[in-house]
Amino acid sequence: MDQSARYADLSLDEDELLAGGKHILTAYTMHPAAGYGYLEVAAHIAAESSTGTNVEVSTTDDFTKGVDALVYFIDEAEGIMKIAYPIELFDRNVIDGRAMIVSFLTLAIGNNQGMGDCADLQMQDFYVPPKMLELFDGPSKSINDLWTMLGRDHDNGGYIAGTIIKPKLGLRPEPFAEAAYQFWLGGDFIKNDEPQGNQVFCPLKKVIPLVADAMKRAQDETGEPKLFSANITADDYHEMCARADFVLETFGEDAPRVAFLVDGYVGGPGMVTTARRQYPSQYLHYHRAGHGAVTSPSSKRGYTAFILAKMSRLMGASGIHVGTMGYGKMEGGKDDRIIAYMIERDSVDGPFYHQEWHGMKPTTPIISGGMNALRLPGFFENLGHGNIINTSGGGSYGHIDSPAAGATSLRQSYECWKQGADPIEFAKDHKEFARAFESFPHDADSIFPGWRDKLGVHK
Ligand code: CAP
Ligand code: MG
Repeated sequence: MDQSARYADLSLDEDELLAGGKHILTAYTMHPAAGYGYLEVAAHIAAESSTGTNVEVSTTDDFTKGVDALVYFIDEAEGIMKIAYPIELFDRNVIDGRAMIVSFLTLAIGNNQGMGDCADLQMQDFYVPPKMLELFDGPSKSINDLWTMLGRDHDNGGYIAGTIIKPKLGLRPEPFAEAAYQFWLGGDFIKNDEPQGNQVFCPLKKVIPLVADAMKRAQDETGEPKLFSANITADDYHEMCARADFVLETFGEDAPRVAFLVDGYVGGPGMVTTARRQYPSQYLHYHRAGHGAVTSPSSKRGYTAFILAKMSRLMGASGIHVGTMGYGKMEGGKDDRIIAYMIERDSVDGPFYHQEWHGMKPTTPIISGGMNALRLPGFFENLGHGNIINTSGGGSYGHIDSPAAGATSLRQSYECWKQGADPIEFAKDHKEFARAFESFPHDADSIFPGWRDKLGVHK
């Protein structure tokens, strides 16, 4: 049934919709299934995403029609469609009247996924008007708080050298804590790997006290504050809180420097909001493992990594993994820097919409995935700054001298880029950075051809 007479109004002007502030606007890529018209399917999507279904129902009244989502733009040749969602459609908390991302997902990326008349539908951008923006929690802590905890400038504290305890799983408590201690002798920030929690071979209540002790010893040894991002991901709310409470109690005076990691894509907005609202004093680290199922460039459904990151800022993530923009091991390209800009800036252009954040705290771009000291300079150059958290697992524990040397090589890599120095020349005066070339020879060969002769290193 063609519902475009009700669920489409191509005369609507986007500038007027933006100025009106009464709609969340969304842009999708979409292609209809064979035999269906473009506007017909777009209108059906708007119906299923708001007040309708695939047929008219007798119970619809005039008020209902007043909150219909409306298709206001289509470009069939480009396969682009845009919908205006009245903000009244989105669910509000009974406890405090605030908005929730799960409602945005249920409507705008819900039943419209997998409709029989639609071949593909993927959200590329969305715009949130001020009246809705103020109803989302947003981050409670940001990288500025981490810089202060690290004793750096609150507004421009630079690169945070981090790692992930590797191997991903399989360490028992003592070797786990030792791996942490060894990295902290050179680096700033350690996270659990996303599956590490309370495995039977590494019980949380045995390993966390050892990690807290390792942090103390490393702080004493280096004279530097250290940061730990503890994974509290769990299906059950009470389990999450039990883990978080134990971690905070165990770290004691060092607890302010503990972030909480949540596997936010697989856990969903509810799990992220549990951490955000129950532990607002802790930096909230959103790991996105699994997101590739919908965000991979090979996916034509769901939403992009840009959308995921923008939603995470609204949920209140202090930091989210944004990929390595073609410089690491995961999918991605240089233009993914727009993801970082959207979550770290207050006024920024997305692929389709400009977004003003009106002072909502920034979400830190967390850079992870196959990174090491050799790959970082190009990454910083592409992004244009190094005010990020970088977690290099293989890049630290794969350094041939030690995890501490790996950490130092990461810090030196940032210094090299900040100084605008030639990495080969810089390596001649910075041992750990130089040894990263020998630690990751394949990367060295492809990024710095001829490095062996220039550094006097022979096989
Ligand atoms: C990186 C990592 C990260 C992924 C996440 C891993 O380890 O710990 O979880 O990079 O990807 O498990 O692979 P390495 P993204 O540093 O050893 O690669 O940041 O793109 O979500
Ligand atoms: Mg990981």
